[in-house]
Amino acid sequence: MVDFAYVIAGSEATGGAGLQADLRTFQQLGAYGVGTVTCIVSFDPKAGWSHRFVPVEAQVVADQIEAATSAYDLHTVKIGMLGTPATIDVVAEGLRGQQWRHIVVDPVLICKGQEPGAALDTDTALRREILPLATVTTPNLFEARTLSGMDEITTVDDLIEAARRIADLGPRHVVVKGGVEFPGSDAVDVLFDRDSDGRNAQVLRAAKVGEARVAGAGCTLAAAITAELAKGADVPEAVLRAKEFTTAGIVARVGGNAPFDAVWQGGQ
Ligand code: PXL
Repeated sequence: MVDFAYVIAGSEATGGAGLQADLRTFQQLGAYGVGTVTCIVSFDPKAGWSHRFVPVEAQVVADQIEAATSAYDLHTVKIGMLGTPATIDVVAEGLRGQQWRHIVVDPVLICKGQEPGAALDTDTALRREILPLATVTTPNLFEARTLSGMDEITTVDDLIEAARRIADLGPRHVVVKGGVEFPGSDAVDVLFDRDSDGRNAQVLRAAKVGEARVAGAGCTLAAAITAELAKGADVPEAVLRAKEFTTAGIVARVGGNAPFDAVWQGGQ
């Protein structure tokens, strides 16, 4: 039997992040990847590798969702970068069109290619329309600060408190990722379960692999959670395996001419 994993996300032209990283992750973990493109990000090597961002027309996003969900009985989906309020509307509508066992939301909040006013509208729409549908959400430290309203997240208790506040926005499970910015020598993540109000909160640790950000780490973690859920794991199992998979991908990272390395999902 084939396990299908579906992703609705942006394309990132160097292949390090976005849909390309998601589909590599699904493949490596043995799930059949189905993808819908929401926007196209092309870093500009002539301008410090800044983001250039072009949304896919909302109707075309809706058409892709229709094609994917009609072709297969999909039950597990990852939501990555959406990019505009119009895209968020059609994705929310598309998600409401059927039952899902799991909706994994990577709350990609800002894209540097967007002007700030538009980015704020997008953040608000994401918080209002998509986050409440999530069974799992995976904010990084910046996204956790923004969504929780906490100025500082520097301790494990802060990670748990941020997760609690984000769970109040609707998601059943919240994985707050400390990443390289979190103090200390470990990459610390917290898994918070809304139904237990954090009594079952788990703290996941792995030694940091250097101090530099690696492109695609967040995408890979959420995609790996999605693939494991698609294959039948429960949320704690899926998150644990996804963290191991992502850490191994960071160790095996690839470098090129861009000023950042990228996770290599195939190097494990
Ligand atoms: O890593 C966040 C991210 C997600 N999706 C797309 C991106 C990026 C970061 O550049 O371009 C399409």
